[in-house]
Amino acid sequence: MEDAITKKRMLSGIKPSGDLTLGSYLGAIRNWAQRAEEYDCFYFMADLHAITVRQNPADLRRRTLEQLAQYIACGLDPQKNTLFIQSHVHQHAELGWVLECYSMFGELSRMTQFKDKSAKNAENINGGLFTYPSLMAADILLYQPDLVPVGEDQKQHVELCHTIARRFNGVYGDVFKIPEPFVSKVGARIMSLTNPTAKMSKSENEDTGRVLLMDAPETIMRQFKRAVTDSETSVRFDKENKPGVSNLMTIYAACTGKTYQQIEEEFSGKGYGEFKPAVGEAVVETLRPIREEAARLMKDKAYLESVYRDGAQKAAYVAEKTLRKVYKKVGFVAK
Ligand code: ATP
Ligand code: LTN
Repeated sequence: MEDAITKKRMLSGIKPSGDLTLGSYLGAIRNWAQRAEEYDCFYFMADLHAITVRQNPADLRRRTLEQLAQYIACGLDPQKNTLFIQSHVHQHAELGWVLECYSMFGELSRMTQFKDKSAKNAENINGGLFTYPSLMAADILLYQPDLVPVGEDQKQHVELCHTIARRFNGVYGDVFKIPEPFVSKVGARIMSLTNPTAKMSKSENEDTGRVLLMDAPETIMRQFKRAVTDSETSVRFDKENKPGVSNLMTIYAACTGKTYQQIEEEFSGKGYGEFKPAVGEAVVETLRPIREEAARLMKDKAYLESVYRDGAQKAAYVAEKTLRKVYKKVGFVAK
């Protein structure tokens, strides 16, 4: 607790709307794990956000627990990070409502994710899908974090969180700390292997386009051998003209720590037939320890339960303080 007072705070979440992918790992979780010593960290499973798209209840429950096991397996030590399930901390939904009243219709309408998801779920364009960013602002502002590490696609939401926080502070004084989005340079946007102009997503691409954290090595190798490239033969970074190869280079760079130049040199004169399996192998080796540890943890439900219970208690302690302050500021009568 002493430490928590002096350390800067960091927070992020992922919705358990599908099995975690290589994109979730390279774009988000890996960057979280690297900062556990430096920051007081809060990470959660955003189950409230997940139901903005229809979920099968049994799958949602299973995935939420698996996601926790995978967070831990990716290096988020529950002793050093507060890991919790969003719906266990009721303050999120409560502040979410308040912030909806400080989010403008026009702003919410402009969110790319809303436009994308409404186009893809035309039969279920619900209110939650629309006000998703207000709840996300609540997730963030409850904890007053300094940094919010996310992939490129979530930056717009964190920016809207700024706008909402500034608007609220403008009326009531300095209630919320204004957080910074943090998008890491390598791996910020991993694309689908079969459609490299679309993001690798856990709920949207066809199975061939994505690699799951829990995929077996043979499956991973098969996916990479099938990855879409182009009609040239040279391994060269050119996002515009060679999106498939550039995406594979990004993945290879993220898994090996090599620069694009080093990769171009390594594969100069060699064709995609050598490059694709090399990327596959690098991914297999990166994911192997995570898959094994997550599978082991999934068998220990009692341990996972103790982690999320503990996490929710710590999170609620911090969240409640902010919520009380907000309720007071807006003029609600104290209990
Ligand atoms: P869904 O398909 O349900 O919309 P998703 O796969 O897009 O989900 P999110 O839960 O939206 O994943 O994202 C979790 C975190 O991982 C976010 O910070 C997001 O920016 C990051 N992320 C997700 N996919 C990628 C990707 N392909 N490349 C880089 N970062 C990603
Ligand atoms: N919208 C995010 C998940 C998310 C989140 C957050 C991320 C919900 N609340 C707060 C950072 C901070 C997503 O789709 N990945």
